[in-house]
Amino acid sequence: MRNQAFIALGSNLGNREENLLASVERLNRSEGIDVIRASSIYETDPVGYENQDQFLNMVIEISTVHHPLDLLDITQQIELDLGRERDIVNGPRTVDLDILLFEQEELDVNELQIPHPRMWDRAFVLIPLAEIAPKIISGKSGLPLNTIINESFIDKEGVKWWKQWNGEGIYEPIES
Ligand code: PH2
Ligand code: MG
Ligand code: MG
Repeated sequence: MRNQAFIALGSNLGNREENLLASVERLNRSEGIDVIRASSIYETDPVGYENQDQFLNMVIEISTVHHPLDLLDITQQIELDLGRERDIVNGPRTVDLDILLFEQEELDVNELQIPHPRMWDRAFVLIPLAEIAPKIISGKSGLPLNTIINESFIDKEGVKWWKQWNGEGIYEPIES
């Protein structure tokens, strides 16, 4: 059975764009994972721990046969392969892959919470997510994402559109 999931990607160390795109490629090459859609890339002010460089952030939709915890193992392995070191909480990272949503599932175990507990407050997640899934309903306000973004229910300051990525080599962009 295949399930729909959304993953947020962030990088603020090294070649940030390459880190994001290499992660998307590795996910797509993993058995049992297909990348379906990818948002544009945004350049964003750091949130939480502010004394660090700007991030590039994006969100992708995948289809997968894996259980969320197995998907977590795969994303963590990719983080390590691309040189992630965990030292400062919320600090600089070569690449961070966060599972945001997995179908309608709610999961709360030590290593993984789905929906991602901070996603509904983070413009650097909601703006790219709304680009590829505007009808998703916020677990916090009950409003669809496109309403939250278009009617300015979140602060968009600090999230700048940076680059379109057409998914070349990964998936066929869906014409709209
Ligand atoms: N990730 C964090 C903490 N702060 N800020 C931005 N702009 N982008 C991120 O991806 C990010 C962050 C923890 O994972
Ligand atoms: Mg994160
Ligand atoms: Mg993370």
